[in-house]
Formats: sequence, structure tokens, C-alpha cells
Amino acid sequence: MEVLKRTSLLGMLIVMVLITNQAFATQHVVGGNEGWDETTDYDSWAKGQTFKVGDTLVFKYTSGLHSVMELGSESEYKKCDTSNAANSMSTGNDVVKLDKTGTRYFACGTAGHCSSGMKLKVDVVSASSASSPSSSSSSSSSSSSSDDVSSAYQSIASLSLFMAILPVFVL
Ligand SMILES: [Cu+2]
Repeated sequence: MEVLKRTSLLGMLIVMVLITNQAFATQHVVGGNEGWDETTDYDSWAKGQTFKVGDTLVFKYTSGLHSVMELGSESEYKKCDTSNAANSMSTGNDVVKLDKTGTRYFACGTAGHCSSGMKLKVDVVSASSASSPSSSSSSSSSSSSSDDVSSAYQSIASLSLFMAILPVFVL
């Protein structure tokens, strides 16, 4: 019985740790309040963000006007070459999970939009090495600071939840 109790305690602890880790993952709404459109400077936006493994990108736009295509290389990104796009999305609320480290490239598939700047490049870093965004000279947008605040709140909330529930298992 004692072994069973300890095993279930361990199981619950693992679940709690997973939930806590999940809370550290950030959902990045691409372009902040502007969303995915032709007028937003996505280089500046991306510089104000830290993209970690486990985070998600959300592309918000009016379905039919734009789309999201994932490109496979820097050269395709530079040339806006969508002919080999690996992944094409067009729901208007497209979620992309950043599941590994490395650079990922996205472009709008609507004719002319990518070449007019509707494209995004993100560098995904490992969750453990992630710290605050590297100091960029460009204006860091208000959306990035609100992201930081919300993730800090999430951390505190999940930690207090953890502390509140822990005694239940120990007793
Ligand atoms: Cu577009």
C-alpha cells in the first residue's frame, strides 16, 4: 500500500511539474494587436520576443485575404519563393507549435504580400537557455512587455497552485 501511495504521489508531482512547465510556454500572437497583415514590421516585432521550444505562434487575419506558408530555407524566405512551402494554412487563426530549436520562416501566400514585407523569421531557442530578449536597438513594442508580464503572472499563478495542492498529497 505504501508503495502504491508513493507511486501515485510521484505521478501527481510529475503532472504538476508538466502543468507548471506548460505555463512557462508563451503564445506569440504574430504582430501583436496588428495581427498578420501588410503594414506590420515583423522584423521589429520578432526582435522584441524570445521564442522558446514549446511556445506557439498564432497568425490572426481575415481568412481569404492572407495565408501562412512555412518556407524551408533562408534563400526561399529572401526571394519569397513559396513554391516549396512545407505547410500552408489559411484559417485566419493559424497556430504553429515551435517544437524544436532553429530558424523558421513564414510568408503570406497572397500574391505580392510577401515581397511587400509580409513575412516572418523566428529563431527558436531551447526553453532552458531562454532569457530576456537580447537588447535590440529598435523600439521594443508594448506587446512584448505585456507578454512578459502575462507569463510572469502565469508562473506565479501556477507556483501558488502547486504550493496549495502539495500539502494534500503529503498528508
Ligand atoms: Cu497577405
